[in-house]
Amino acid sequence: LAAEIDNETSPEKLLSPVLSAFWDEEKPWTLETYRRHEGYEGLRKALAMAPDDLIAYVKDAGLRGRGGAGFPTGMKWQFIPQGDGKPHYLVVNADESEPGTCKDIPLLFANPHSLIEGIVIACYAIRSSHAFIYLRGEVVPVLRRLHEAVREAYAAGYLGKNILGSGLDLELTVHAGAGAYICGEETALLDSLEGRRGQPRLRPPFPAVAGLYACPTVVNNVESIASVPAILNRGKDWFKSMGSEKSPGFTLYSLSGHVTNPGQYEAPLGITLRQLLDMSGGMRAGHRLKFWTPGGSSTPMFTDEHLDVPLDYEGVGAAGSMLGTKALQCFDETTCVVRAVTRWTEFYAHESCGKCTPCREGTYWLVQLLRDIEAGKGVMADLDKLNDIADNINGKSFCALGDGAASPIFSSLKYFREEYEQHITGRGCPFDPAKSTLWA
Ligand code: L3W
Ligand code: SF4
Repeated sequence: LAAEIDNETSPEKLLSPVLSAFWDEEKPWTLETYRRHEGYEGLRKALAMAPDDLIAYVKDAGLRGRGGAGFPTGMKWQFIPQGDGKPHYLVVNADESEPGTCKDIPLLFANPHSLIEGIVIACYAIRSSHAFIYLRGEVVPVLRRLHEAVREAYAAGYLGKNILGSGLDLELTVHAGAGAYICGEETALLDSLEGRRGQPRLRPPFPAVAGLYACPTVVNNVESIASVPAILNRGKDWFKSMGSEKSPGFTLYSLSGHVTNPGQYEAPLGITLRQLLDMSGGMRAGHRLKFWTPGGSSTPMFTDEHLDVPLDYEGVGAAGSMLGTKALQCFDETTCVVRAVTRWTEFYAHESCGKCTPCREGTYWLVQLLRDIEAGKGVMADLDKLNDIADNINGKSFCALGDGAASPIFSSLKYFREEYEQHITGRGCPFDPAKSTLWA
């Protein structure tokens, strides 16, 4: 797919899929398959560099975190103080659970060694001798596969003592979480990993200064780390030849919802949803796009007016949303936007950790109002109340979950206020003729 995209749009930026290059082969997850596809070659090149040069190299490549915030990966590594005498840790955030986000789990399932190789490279760079993968616990088949891949890597000398004769020692622990969305927030994840109830910590200090066991810690997303080996192996200029100046490289887009062919699509940053839909079979037959999320439900929704927005951090930001996790959930004209927002808000209310009042109380009240409106029991003043409550959550909560809960409220009212009003004037959902008087 990526090759097709570049052929059509920018021939000078030709690219073959990297992370998903051999997912269709038989047993792509084994070390043997990985080695047939340049596996662990990036590590060899990395170990020939000095750790500081390696950090500078990844920084120059321009790789940005793929977990939602897009923070420069090399810069995060550079924050780790050196010569401080403390242990340093790398923690991989594999607690994927943002609604619509489904890229890290397939990546781990099909190509776990790309993550393990990236972990060894990152640990060499930040001088860490213990790394952790914090995995969403429900995905037991992925947990088993990871355990097996880690076993293979130890047996082959890519983990353990004196890796490839470099003098680097590295232990890798795979930890299964218990399925709380908040444990995807980096500091709640660290608390959970330490054996406590997962709740966000105050930042600063950022994990780079005081993270796991109060030691300097890099927390990176699965896809960020899995992208590193190819950068080392093929070079930073190759990486920068894809995507845009400030958002270079390839990435995984998760296409879901009312589309003909949902799934993972690997493409350069900066592609548009229109291009992705053109190449993947479009919306389901006979239907048209109504609204979509560029990066999961926490990112403000877009409509069909935004089909040509470049899907990179700057493009999506300029259009009023966030690239987030590149989870493109597409809804057609049969979807009630109030219903969709109610379901998302129920999710946030359920997953709110309860630590701060705006999010704990606010998400509860949002759900009550939305359920009333959906059921035809709302009044017009509820719409301003929804905005007001969301405004009291947004920017006033302790962590990003609160902001994420507010964003679908703001954006749906911005683009679809009329549909909310129809629920109120029609005393029910206009998408259900049995419930709304609009159809009488
Ligand atoms: C040291 C500084 N480190 C920032 C580090 C920080 C973190 C990274 C980004 O939220 C977003 C959120 C979700 N010294 C630093 C520093 N850092 N300044 O940089 O930090 P931040 O605060 O910008 O973002 P975050 O707290 O990591 C992530 C959005 O992503 N999202 C993602 C959800 C994803 C899932 C999932 O399933 N994978 O839940 C979706 O939109 O809403 O806004 O490492 O330490 N001065
Ligand atoms: Fe917990 Fe929500 Fe506050 Fe985050 S914003 S600390 S999830 S209550």
